[in-house]
Parts: sequence; C-alpha cells; structure tokens
Amino acid sequence: MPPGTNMTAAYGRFINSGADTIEIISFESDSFASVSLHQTMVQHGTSRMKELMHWSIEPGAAVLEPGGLHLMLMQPKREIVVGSTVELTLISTAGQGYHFLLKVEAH
Ligand SMILES: [Cu+2]
Repeated sequence: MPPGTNMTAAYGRFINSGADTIEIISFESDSFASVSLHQTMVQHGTSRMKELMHWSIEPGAAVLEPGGLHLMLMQPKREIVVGSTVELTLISTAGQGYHFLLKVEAH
C-alpha cells in the first residue's frame, strides 16, 4: 500500500475441489476493518468498480485478477508490510469459513 492510501486489492486463484458451488457471503480479515468483493467494469470508456454481495465459486477454479473480480481491502488495522502475509476468511452460506494467507506484494 502506497503511503497515504488506506485501501488495496487482493487477487488470486481459488480452487473449489468439491462437486457443489460454494456461495461466499462474507469476507473478513484480521488486518483490515473492511473487505468487500468488487467487479471492475468499463462503462462509456470509464473503468468503474461495483460491489458484489456474494461470490459463487463453481467447482473448478475461480480467479480474482486486475481488471476483473477482486477483493477490496480497506481500513488497515496495522501496517501492511511487503513480504508479510494477510489473513483472509471467506464465509459460505453454509456457515463454513475458508481461511487463506495472502502474500503482500508491491505493485
Ligand atoms: Cu475495487
């Protein structure tokens, strides 16, 4: 995160190795007060972001990437240092939590 900003984005490839679609309805991190799912879309030549309230992960791989779906991490609760890790928890409609460690990279 550049100095003076209080938001950054998370990208990655998530594998659903089960047979059923997983519906994620909550996004949490111990390191950020706010985590939300965004979709980038181009409207009238302008790139905009829209918040999605849930994420359907079908069996196979789901990708969060620049210019597409991404997680918006806002209001850090601590200093976010390149090379460290940030915890991420995705919670499904079934109430199950999926825990991830995301590596902090500079862009
Ligand atoms: Cu965004």
